[in-house]
Amino acid sequence: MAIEATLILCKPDAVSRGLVGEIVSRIERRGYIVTAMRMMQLDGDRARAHYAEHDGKPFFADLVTFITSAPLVALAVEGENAIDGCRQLIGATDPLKAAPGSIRGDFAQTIGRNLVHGSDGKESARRELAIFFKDSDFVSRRHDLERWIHG
Ligand code: IDP
Ligand code: MG
Repeated sequence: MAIEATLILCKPDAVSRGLVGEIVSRIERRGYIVTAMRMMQLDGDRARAHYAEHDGKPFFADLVTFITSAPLVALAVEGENAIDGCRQLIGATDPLKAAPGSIRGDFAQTIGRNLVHGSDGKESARRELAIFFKDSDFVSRRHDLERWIHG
């Protein structure tokens, strides 16, 4: 088994459009388990740390401005291959390229307002989860995880 934890953000556009429930519902229905959840407004330092890999790109300043502009909902999500599985649920970065049936493919129009963040690998998941959560924020849902995986 490759149980992974990943960071999911319902970005400010998802919160303001009332899509948090829809997004969390899709994640839960897939069988992934929420082990931490938090609504917060991100400060600039955390936003720049979270998006550090994009520092220097033309859209970086707008991205930081947007992600800090209003509350978001951060989730730690666990499950078998949860990192790639959640990326699949979320869809391609550009909503025009995101498949219908994915969150971005169903609800988003532009790359700058694409509703959701999902970590793209194990190392980034570890790094990003630590930006949003401390150890005591996580609950253990081992039994729920096992039930989903083994029936
Ligand atoms: P991801 O969210 O699918 O992992 P990344 O390439 O990591 O995509 O980019 C992070 C976020 O930055 C994207 O979700 C999107 O909101 C924004 N972004 C990425 N590329 C562009 C761009 O070319 N123009 C404007 N915003 C962008
Ligand atoms: Mg990314």
